[in-house]
Amino acid sequence: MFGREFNSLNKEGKKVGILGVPFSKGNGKTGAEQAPTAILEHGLLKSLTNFDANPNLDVEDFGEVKFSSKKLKRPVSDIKNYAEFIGCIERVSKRVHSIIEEGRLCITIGGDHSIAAGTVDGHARAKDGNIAILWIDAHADINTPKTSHTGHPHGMPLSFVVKELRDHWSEYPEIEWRTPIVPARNIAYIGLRSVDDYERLIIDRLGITAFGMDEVDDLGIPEIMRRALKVIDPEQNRSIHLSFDIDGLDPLEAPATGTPVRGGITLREGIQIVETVYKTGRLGAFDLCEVNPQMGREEDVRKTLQAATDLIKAATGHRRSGRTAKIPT
Ligand SMILES: [Mn+2]
Repeated sequence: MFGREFNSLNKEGKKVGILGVPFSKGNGKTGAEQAPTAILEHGLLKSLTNFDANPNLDVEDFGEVKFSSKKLKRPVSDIKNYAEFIGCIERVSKRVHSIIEEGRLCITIGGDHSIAAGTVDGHARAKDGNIAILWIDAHADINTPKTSHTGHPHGMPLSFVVKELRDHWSEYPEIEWRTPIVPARNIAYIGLRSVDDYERLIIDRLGITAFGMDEVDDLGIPEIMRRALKVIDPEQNRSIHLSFDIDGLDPLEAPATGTPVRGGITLREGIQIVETVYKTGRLGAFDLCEVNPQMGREEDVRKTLQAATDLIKAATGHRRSGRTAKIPT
């Protein structure tokens, strides 16, 4: 008796593309390359389109990005696995660019967080630089190759894409394709609790909006979201790039990750962040990175895969309170 109402639920015709990036050479640990397969096998596509979620959602699974390491004109010693990193993110940038050009929300499943250097680049090119970046993470991921203590690219993706830091990469080979056109003022962080001294300096110098866990405690997520979106998308006309490192969540709720830091946001707060961005109607790209199915016990892995699934569901418009069937007029 309710058939017609239920069939009208996805009237807005939301189109989503899912892209896997099985890359883990950016963080010095293996395991994150297994996350795209593990999250799909956990039942992602079914949870996005089943009757409780959104039966009419237009989801296209674009499979996994194929990539290989670049032949370098000169060796790079201060960035680990540089040839693999640059080979991967160039491909990621192209794929994300074309999925967004198709009018789809691009959901990229990593892989370690270095892949966001490619997703942001592709998104920025598709929107002529008119994007806002919301970065949910325990870490700031904005080291330059010279300030990084570890040399791991997963600590550097933001410096790769930020306009003001483009010269810090200019000496490195095989990056002519990149378009660092997003200004630092278009970025906001939420959930920081492990920030290097140089990263703090970069954040302050460039005036990047950054909410650490202390501010999450003081203000709460709704106020932080209001302030963050006001700064990074003041005219409410930008395509929003939500880059979610699963280690932004507290390790109690997402333990299977390579660099956990205790005292993070809850899964509920994480979902609330994603829901708030979804409600703007301008979510253009969503990254879910750093799930590592090799870390911890089976129970830890299952919990983390479910947390990742819940966040991705929120990015496609799933509402915890259920949807309202619109009566056809
Ligand atoms: Mn990260």
